[in-house]
Amino acid sequence: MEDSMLYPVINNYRSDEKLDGLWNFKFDPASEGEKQGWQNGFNDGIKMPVPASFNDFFTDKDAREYTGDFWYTKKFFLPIYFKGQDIQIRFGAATHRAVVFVNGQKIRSHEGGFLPFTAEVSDAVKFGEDNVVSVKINNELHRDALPAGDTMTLKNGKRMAKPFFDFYNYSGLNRSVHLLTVPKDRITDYSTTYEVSDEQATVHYTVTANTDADFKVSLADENGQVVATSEGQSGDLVVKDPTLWNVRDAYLYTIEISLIKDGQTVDTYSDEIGLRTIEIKGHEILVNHQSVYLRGFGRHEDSIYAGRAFDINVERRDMNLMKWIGANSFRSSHYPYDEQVYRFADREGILVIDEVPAVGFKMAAASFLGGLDQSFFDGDWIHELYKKHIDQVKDMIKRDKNHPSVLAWSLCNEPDTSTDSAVPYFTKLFNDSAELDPQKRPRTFTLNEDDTFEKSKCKQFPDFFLLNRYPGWYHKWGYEISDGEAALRDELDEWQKSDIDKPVVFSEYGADTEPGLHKLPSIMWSEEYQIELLEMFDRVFDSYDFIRGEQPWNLADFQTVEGNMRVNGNKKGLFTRDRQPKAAAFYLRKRWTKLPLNYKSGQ
Ligand code: CKX
Repeated sequence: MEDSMLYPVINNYRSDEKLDGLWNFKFDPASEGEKQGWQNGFNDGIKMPVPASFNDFFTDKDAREYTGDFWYTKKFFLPIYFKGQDIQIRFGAATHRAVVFVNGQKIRSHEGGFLPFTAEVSDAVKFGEDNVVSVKINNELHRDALPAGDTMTLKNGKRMAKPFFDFYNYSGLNRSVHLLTVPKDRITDYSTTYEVSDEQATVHYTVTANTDADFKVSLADENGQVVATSEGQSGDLVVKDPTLWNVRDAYLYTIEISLIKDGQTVDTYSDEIGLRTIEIKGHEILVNHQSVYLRGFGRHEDSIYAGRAFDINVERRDMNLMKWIGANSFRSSHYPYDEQVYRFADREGILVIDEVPAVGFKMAAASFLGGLDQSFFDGDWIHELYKKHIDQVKDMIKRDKNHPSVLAWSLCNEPDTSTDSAVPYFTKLFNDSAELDPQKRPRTFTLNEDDTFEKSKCKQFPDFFLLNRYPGWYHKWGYEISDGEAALRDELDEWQKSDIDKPVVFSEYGADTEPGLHKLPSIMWSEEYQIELLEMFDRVFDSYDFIRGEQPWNLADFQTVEGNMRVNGNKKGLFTRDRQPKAAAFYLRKRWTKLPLNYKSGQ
């Protein structure tokens, strides 16, 4: 059965208990856990917090860098009164592949470390007794998997992850685990599309269920007043004088769906939605038919101790930092984030470019690590990779399609689009994903430095362009920055002269900056240089009408593999890893709080 991506709710028909906390944990370097019977559980492991990445808890390097199989196990009790319900265990994320066992019975496997999956465990559990869930996880990187990389074996026999991407391969149960009870006849999905004006909004809805049934649907405002009702598996909810969801001015309605069998309600599901439309027209990004100029960041789910784990405290702080600096958007670089991030963004009116974990699709990107210089899309791993890629695009869109905050889908980060071999891959990816989102949000990918206007063979695909550009840092750096600006302008002049009538958003640019390093005149890595580099980019952005957004890299410093280009991680953050401002944050705040939301509109 296909995974239901619905976020867990508690109501008269559904229950949700988090299995977070301490689990028993073991490394399994020889992959012999099953032979040892670990699928039945074990008590002699390390006590490991969930949700968390295991890596940074350890004080020895072999454990932190561990690459291979590892196990988590936990007991859970199922009260007798849950008999008659279906029982599910929902994993928010397991990095990167998992096999789930309950009471020793293999339930399912899953590939992909940044999206949820559900184990249907009704036939394996015992009611009124303790049960054991065990998960075997594997965090190796491969070229035919997302995110792409290699796993190498050192001469001493230890394995090591070699990512073709620039973030640490934090691994484990990085998001919450939920024990769910759901009715046998149930709602498995719903979706909405919108038509809006100041006087009226229409919500077109469709419900998916695992049975034939009748449906009632209602919409309530923020005071709990029901403002529209409808019946049937699909239909319209018409709202007079609606309060629309707007950027940094969010308003959420609650949709409630009831599934009725033989005249009896047997399931309900409710969720918060926002009434708004999204379109791209010429150079404009339009929300509710109004032009929006994006400002915000590329981000990471990354913090001290728990690595890539979702931490609601860090997320609260990040949202506040974004509001303080005047941001209105971010990209979920380079993977879909925990669902709670999108719920925050829905509430705060922040737009999200939602990115699938398709990163590292460029051999040269591994050059920090001595990577190969060949076209990624010439490799024989492409077919296997594609299957995983499109599966994860499907899951991401299914999971996030009802969030008003989601503006667009980013289907890849910095792929090598400079050779003809990339074209069939992206033709298929864009064709196969065309119908997945009922709201038909724009689809795009980021193009990096090597994929210039002149060199990229894939400019025909995106609905709008995301450019990652690093003059002033990876080339033409330091005192040469003026040549970097000239080169950037030369490229943008090519875009301007072309017949491409689509918005361009700068989705990455920046300078690594060591907080506290000051120098007059500036040098690279100083706080002064970071400001000078941003000023240079801002001058350029202000000169071109078709640039409709700026998202510097990164909101905060983050961990990467160790290497001669990195001093304890990537330091391009406007904020430190502990979320304090660098001097450049005050500079950006001045700019962004002055820029009108519809900057450049009508020019
Ligand atoms: N873009 C030359 C992808 C990000 C990296 C960023 C960087 C690169 C630059 C590509 O994941 O962190 O190196 O700072």
